[in-house]
Amino acid sequence: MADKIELYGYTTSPYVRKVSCYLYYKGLEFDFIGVSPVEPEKTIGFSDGSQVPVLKIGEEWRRDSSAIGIWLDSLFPKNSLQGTTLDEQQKTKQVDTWASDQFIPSIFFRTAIEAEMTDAFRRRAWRLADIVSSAAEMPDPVKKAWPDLLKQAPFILRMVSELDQSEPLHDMQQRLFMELTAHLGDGLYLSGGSIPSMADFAIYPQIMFPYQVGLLDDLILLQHPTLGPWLKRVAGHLPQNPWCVDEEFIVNPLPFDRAPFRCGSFPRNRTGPFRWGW
Ligand SMILES: N[C@@H](CCC(=O)N[C@@H](CS)C(=O)NCC(=O)O)C(=O)O
Repeated sequence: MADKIELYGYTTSPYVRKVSCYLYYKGLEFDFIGVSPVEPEKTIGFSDGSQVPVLKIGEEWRRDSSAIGIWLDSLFPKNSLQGTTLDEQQKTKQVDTWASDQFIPSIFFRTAIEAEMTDAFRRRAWRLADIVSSAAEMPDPVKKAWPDLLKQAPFILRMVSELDQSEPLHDMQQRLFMELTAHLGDGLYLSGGSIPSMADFAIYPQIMFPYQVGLLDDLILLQHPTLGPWLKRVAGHLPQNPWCVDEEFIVNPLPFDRAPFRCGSFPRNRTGPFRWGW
């Protein structure tokens, strides 16, 4: 019997969403185990740390989304995440590193820290807390304090401190979207090849998840001449909801015609608190 695959995390983590996309793309059955960010030891105590995602296969486990992708390729080579030619492999690694170290910390974490504490910010933070709590229940006072807690989370502060903050946030975001467009160029996928890779799964979730769960009302990138068709192309390799969130949180469906879903499979029957619904 194949070893059981378990993804531990909270789906509000961009790095966790990256790994759920890998698993669907490879067509691997898995269980999603919700981790509470305030009591991570309850579920990932075995990893001696608090960082998610953690992927466990049988008795072995790994953390760090990029390392997990390489590990998965070594165990399940079908639908490689690292690109096929040497050029594609180099480009995949370059874009994946840029996504992990620049794009994600700037788009999400620096934005969270610098955003004004407006009603709109609070509403978004509370929605994130509800999503986390639906898979690993958090006490009401913690959920209520989520807008403040987001701005104080040590790992968020640490990641932001590693960015060059001399560039104003808005300029940084504009630059990163220009860089994303340049990485894609006129190619089909971010590796430059004809199939998706870890690089695509590092970025696609960060654009699509906030829209699908209603943190954003509009997805203007869809109108972009190259990024719009790329989003649709990547969506064709994934289910409509590859985020391990309950269907009730998906308020904006995929903004394309029903995407052809080619590679994934249904996850195992669940025993934990999380229920699948796609
Ligand atoms: N480079 C790591 C980053 C993972 C990461 O920063 N995870 C955050 C959630 S978004 C986390 O677990 N923070 C809590 C902690 O580190 O204690 C990856 O790619 O997986």
